[in-house]
Amino acid sequence: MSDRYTPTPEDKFTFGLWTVGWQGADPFGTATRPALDPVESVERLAALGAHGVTFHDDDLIPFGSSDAEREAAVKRFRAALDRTGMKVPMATTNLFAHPVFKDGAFTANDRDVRRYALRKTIRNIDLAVELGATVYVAWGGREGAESGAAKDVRVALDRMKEAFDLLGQYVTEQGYSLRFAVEPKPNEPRGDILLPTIGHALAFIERLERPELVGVNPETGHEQMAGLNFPHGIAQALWAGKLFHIDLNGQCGIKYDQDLRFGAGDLRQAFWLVDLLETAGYEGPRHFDFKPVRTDGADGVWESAKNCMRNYLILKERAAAFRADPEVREALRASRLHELARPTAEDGLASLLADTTAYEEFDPAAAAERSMAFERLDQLALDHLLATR
Ligand code: XLS
Ligand code: MN
Ligand code: MN
Repeated sequence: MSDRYTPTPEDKFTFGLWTVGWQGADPFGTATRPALDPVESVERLAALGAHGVTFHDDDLIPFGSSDAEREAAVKRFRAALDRTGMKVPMATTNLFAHPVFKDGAFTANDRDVRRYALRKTIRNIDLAVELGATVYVAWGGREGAESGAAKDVRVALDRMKEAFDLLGQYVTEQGYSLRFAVEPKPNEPRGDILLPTIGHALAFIERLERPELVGVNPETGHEQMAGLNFPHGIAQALWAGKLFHIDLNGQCGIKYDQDLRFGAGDLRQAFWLVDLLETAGYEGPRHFDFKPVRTDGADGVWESAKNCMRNYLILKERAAAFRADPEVREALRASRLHELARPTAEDGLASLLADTTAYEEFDPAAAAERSMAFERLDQLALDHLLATR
């Protein structure tokens, strides 16, 4: 049954093949679901109203496949894309599953592993571009350490920079319209991962040879694993012009990477996130990187995929209602958001220094007495979120 929360491809919802394809293997137990054919994922997601799919090289072409097997897998996949009209806006490399990457890929202590990681990445970049991708995600899950002396972090960052500089050179020389998106994560699977948060990644990017080619792909749960406010991180990425892609999911506080469906976990942050994405001009895919819970069979896989999109659309409607509510507008004024939007010294430094009302005559005690009226504003938001307004 379709209703106003049923998506269409124009909503730009995308899913990693590894999300619906997750078989439920975790550190304590084996798979609870059979493997899923990427072609079936494409077809089912298309039927649910998704816009496209994304993949790690190994999701599509099992590690160790021969060239002929690779070609056959790509051919079947491409045919499914053509049949369904599904797009591939992003792709990425699996630089974490095979034991060769146990100490990392771009920052492995072993040089030959680093060279292999770059070649594996470049090979998949060619395929990504062929399939129409414009963003290439780099999640460095194994780039990190469990103990202090094991990794010289400053040197490892040199190697990380070297990798991105080489990849930037490669896409430039090939004439590809492909940009990179670094995906931060604080830990898991490594004890501590390099570039653990959006902030670390943004600072790193500025030191690259081609910073314009590199942005971020933040994931809801990853920032929340570090106790951070995800919408605030996204706001800073947008402010820096670096939100090239986003991984949406759900997480309940500081614990292992839960990868719940979008809308589960911290619902209030999800509300502010959708409000932000929908009002800040973000035009990229709304990409879900979640894991259908291990307890469920195929029914739960497709139910949760459908509901990632449904929850986004519900929150989009709720956030728009919040912004359109005249009482909210009035409450925003009472909380003086319009004052925040005004430059502090558009009259210039000299004028600020000469302005006696700014200091000599300013009455801090009186200013401190003004209520910010944030409680009323926040309750209006909650009322809209809960659909009681
Ligand atoms: C794992 C990451 C991973 C990336 C793509 O925690 O979220 O799935 O998104 O490699
Ligand atoms: Mn995750
Ligand atoms: Mn992710």
